[in-house]
Amino acid sequence: MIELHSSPTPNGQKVMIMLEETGIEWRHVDVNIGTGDQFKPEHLKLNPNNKIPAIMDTEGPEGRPYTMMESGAILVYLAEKTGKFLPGDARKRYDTMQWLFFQVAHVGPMFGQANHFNGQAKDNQYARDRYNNESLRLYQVLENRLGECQWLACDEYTIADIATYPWCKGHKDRGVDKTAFPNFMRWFEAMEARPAVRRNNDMAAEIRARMNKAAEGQPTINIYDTKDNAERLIHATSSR
Ligand SMILES: N[C@@H](CCC(=O)N[C@@H](CS)C(=O)NCC(=O)O)C(=O)O
Repeated sequence: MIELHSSPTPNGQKVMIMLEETGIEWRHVDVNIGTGDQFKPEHLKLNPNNKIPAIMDTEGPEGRPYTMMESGAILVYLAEKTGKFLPGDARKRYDTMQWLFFQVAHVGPMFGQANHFNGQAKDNQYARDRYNNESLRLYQVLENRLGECQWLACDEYTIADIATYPWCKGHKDRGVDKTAFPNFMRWFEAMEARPAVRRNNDMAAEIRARMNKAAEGQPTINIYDTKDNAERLIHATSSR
């Protein structure tokens, strides 16, 4: 059984979609990053980088429990464990790795920074332009790729598609539509037609509501304060 210690952000949803697609037995353990659960000692044992997602496989390699951080690595692990969504053919496999790494190295960090500056630093025009322009460029890379391929990596649905979809849900806010990005939109609609993706989207809303309710009356932290976060981690780990 897989325990997913997470929150339904895009990085959390990647793993939820994969778990739903594979049909493996799993459960969600809520980690509220708004109230600082990521700094709790029990979470730091699963993810020393104080982030979500993390997993605990009760039957990992050699039949023993195994824990993991980093959503891209978790997707590869689950693909190899279940034999799904990472093609056996060498070319398709490496193509999948390329587009998975492209998501982890570019789409996630750049869209994340664009969201951050658009939401938290509206007066910082330089930063907003930098990350919004870069995000639009990345949508163009996806558009071009999906003009030559049915799915992102190849002619098969893979973990590269699963990793990229949750980050693209905000495409309308960036002016990405059918007129300018027809190939991307074909892919996005094909993703949303998948039952596992639909289940993920419903579950994400339910988990969010459950976590908000559980957090009522609890003090929140400012996760954007990087100085506080560094001090929180030093405090959490030096007091063990
Ligand atoms: N590269 C990591 C990124 C994980 C990440 O940035 N998680 C965010 C939520 S999407 C988080 O846990 N933030 C909490 C914090 O920074 O304290 C992955 O793909 O797993």
